[in-house]
Amino acid sequence: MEHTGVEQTRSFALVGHSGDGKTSLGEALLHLAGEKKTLGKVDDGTSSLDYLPEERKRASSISSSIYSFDWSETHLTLVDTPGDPNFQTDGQIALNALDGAVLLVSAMGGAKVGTERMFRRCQSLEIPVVAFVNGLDRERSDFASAMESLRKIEVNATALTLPIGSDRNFSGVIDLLTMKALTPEGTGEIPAELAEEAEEARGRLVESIAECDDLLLEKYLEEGELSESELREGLVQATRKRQLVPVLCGSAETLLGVDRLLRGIVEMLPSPRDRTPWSAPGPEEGSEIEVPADPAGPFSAIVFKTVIDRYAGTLSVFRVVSGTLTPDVTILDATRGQKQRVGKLVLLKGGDHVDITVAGPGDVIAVAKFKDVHTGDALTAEKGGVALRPIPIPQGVISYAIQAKSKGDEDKVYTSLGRLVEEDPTLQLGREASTGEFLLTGMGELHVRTAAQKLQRMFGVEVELKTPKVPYRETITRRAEHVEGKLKKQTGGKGMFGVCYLTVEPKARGEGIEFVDAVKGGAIPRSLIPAVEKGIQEACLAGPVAGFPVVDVRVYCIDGKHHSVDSNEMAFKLAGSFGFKAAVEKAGPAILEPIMDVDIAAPSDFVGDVMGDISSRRGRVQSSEARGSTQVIQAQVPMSEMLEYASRLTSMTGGQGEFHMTFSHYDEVPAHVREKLVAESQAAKDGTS
Ligand SMILES: Nc1nc2c(ncn2[C@@H]2O[C@H](COP(=O)(O)OP(=O)(O)OP(=O)(O)O)[C@@H](O)[C@H]2O)c(=O)[nH]1
Ligand SMILES: [Mg+2]
Repeated sequence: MEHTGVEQTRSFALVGHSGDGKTSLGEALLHLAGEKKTLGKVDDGTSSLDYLPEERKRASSISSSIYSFDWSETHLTLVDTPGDPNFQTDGQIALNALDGAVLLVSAMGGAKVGTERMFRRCQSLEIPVVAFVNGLDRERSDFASAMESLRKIEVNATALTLPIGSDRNFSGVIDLLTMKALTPEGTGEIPAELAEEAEEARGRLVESIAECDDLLLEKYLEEGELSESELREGLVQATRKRQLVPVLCGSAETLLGVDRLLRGIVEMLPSPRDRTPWSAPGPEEGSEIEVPADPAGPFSAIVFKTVIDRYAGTLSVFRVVSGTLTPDVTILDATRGQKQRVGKLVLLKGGDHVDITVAGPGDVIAVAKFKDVHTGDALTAEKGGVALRPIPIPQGVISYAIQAKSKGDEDKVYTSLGRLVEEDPTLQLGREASTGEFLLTGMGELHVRTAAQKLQRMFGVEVELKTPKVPYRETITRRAEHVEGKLKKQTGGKGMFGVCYLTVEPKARGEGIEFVDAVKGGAIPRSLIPAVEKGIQEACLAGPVAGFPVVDVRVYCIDGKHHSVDSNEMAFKLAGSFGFKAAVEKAGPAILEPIMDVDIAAPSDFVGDVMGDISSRRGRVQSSEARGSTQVIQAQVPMSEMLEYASRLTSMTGGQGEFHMTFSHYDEVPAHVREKLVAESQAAKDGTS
C-alpha cells in the first residue's frame, strides 16, 4: 500500500463505558467498509478487535486494539478501547496519539461514568468527538434520554441523525442535514409521523451550527436558513474546533445508522493536517515549536502501545506525526537517546499484520524488535528530527505480592513479569524491601489478576497472587534533638568506634528523607560523614514501629566523636543507623497509610447501601450526585479497606455498580490499625527468628 495522502487519513478511538458496544460498533464499521466479509461478534469469539484469549473468555475488551483499513479513498485507523476502569488507561494513552474519537453512548441508560471519564480525557487532550447513540434495536432504548444524559455531563451535543422507530421496530435513521430517511432500502422520504419531530431537530441543529460562527450566525439571522453546503462546512469546523459534538445514532447489532457514522467520521473528524497541530519543546528553554504533518519533513512519531506477539516478537506501535518512514532504516528513540533499527513496517488489523512499504503522517504502524523502546516514547529521524514530548504513563494503584506456584520457577516468573510490564506500562513490578517478595502493581484487582492469567498463557508460568500489600510508611510527628548513635567495640583486636548525634524533624508529605551535614570542627572526619548518611538511608528501609519504610524526615547530623585508629566507614554507618532509629523513636513515630480518591457509580436504589459500606470502611463521602438513574459518589477511603472492593460492590449492586480509584495522599493510621500492624510485624519477626 502506498501512503494515501495526509488529507485522506483518519485515526480515531472508540471510547465509552464498558459493555455499551464499542467493540461491536468497531466490527460493524469494519464490515460496512468492506474490510471484513462477515460481521464479527464479541459474544461468539469472532471479533477481530477482541482477539486476545482473555477478551474472548470475558466477552469484553482488556486492551486497546488497533485496526487500519481503507474505505472510500481514505485510510482509517480505528482503536477500540476497553471501557472497564481496570483497563481504560490503555485507551487513555492511545488517545494521546490519535486525531479524533467516537464517544459511544448506550441508548439504554445513556452516558455513564465511563462515558464521562473518556469524554473528559478527550477534552483535556483537545480531541474532537463525534458521539454515537448505540443499541436502538434494544428493548427500552430511548434516544431522547441518551441525548439528555449527554447534556448532563456537559457535552455540547446536537443530534445529526434521528432514529426511525425503536426496539424491534427500529428501521433506520433520518439525516437532519439532507432531511432524508436512510434505511436498508436506500435513501427515501422522512416518514410522515416523524416529519414534525425532524423539522424541530433540524432547527436545533442549524441554530447550533450557526452559533459557532459569527458569519454564519449573521446570515442565519438575516435569511432564516443556511444552505446545505454552509451547514456541512459549519458543522465540520465546529466539530473540529470542539465547539460541538454531533450525535449520530443506530445499532451495532443491526448495522442501521452505522454507514452514516462511517461517513461522518471521514467528513467531520480531522485529517492530521486539520487537527490541533503537534508541538514539541524548542531549542530554547520554555520555547515551543510546531511539528507540521508534512510527509517531506523530518520523521517524528510517538509510541502508544507495545504488543508481545507470539510470532513477530515485541511490536512497538506508533503514530507517525511527520515525515515518511520506509523499511530498513535507522531511527532514534529520542526519549532514551538510543538508535533503533527499523526492519519491516507492519499495518495492524487486530491480531493480524500486513507488511507495508511506506508510512506517512497520521498512519499508525508497528515495527518489531526495537531494543528498549517503551510505550510513550518519541521517535525521530536519526538526524534533525523533532522530539515530541513523551506520553505520560499513569502509575498503578494496587499491589499484589506474586509468587511462583512451583519452587524453582522464581527466575522465570521474574523475567516473564518483566516482559509483561514492557507490554503494559500501567503494570509495575517491584520488590517489597522488608520481605523480598515480588510486587505487581496495577490499576485494579481485575487488572492484576488478568496479568497473572496472561503470564500463564504467554510464558507458561503459574503464579499465585497473595493478599494485596498496602504500601504503609512510617514517619515522625515532632522534632527530637541531639540523639546519640554509638558503636563501640574496643575489646581485643581491631576496634570499632563511631558516635554521631542526630536531630530529626518532620518534613511535608512526599518530600522524602533529607540529610543535612551540620558537623562542626571535624568531630566526625569529613570522609566518614557519607557513611553516617548511608547508615541512615539503610535504617529508613525498615522503620522502628512496624518495619515500613520511613519517609518525610529531615536529619541533621550535628556532632560526633571519633577515634584515630578504630573509626572507619562501617563503624559510622552503624552509628548512623542506630542513631536514626533511636531519634525516630523519640520523635513521635507514626504509621502512614495511602488514602485513595474513589468514584463509585451505582443505580440510585443502591445508594444507601453503598454509602453505608463506605463509612464502614473508614471512608469519607465527599459528594453524591444523581446523573439520570445513576448516583455518582466521590469518597476518600484508605487503600487497605478497598482491596477486595470490586467483588463487594458487584454483590451489593447486582453487578450494576462501577468504581474507579486513584491515589490521593498519605495519612496517619488510627490507633487500632496501628496496633494491628505492629502486632503483625512482631508476629512476622517472631516467625522468622
Ligand atoms: N442488541 C444490541 N446489542 C448490542 C449492540 N451493541 C453491542 N451489543 C451487545 O452488547 C454486548 C457488549 O458489547 P461490546 O461491543 O463488547 O461492548 P464494549 O463497549 O466493547 O465493552 P468493553 O470492551 O467491556 O468496554 C455484546 O453482547 C454485544 O453483542 C447493539 O447495538 N444492539
Ligand atoms: Mg470492547
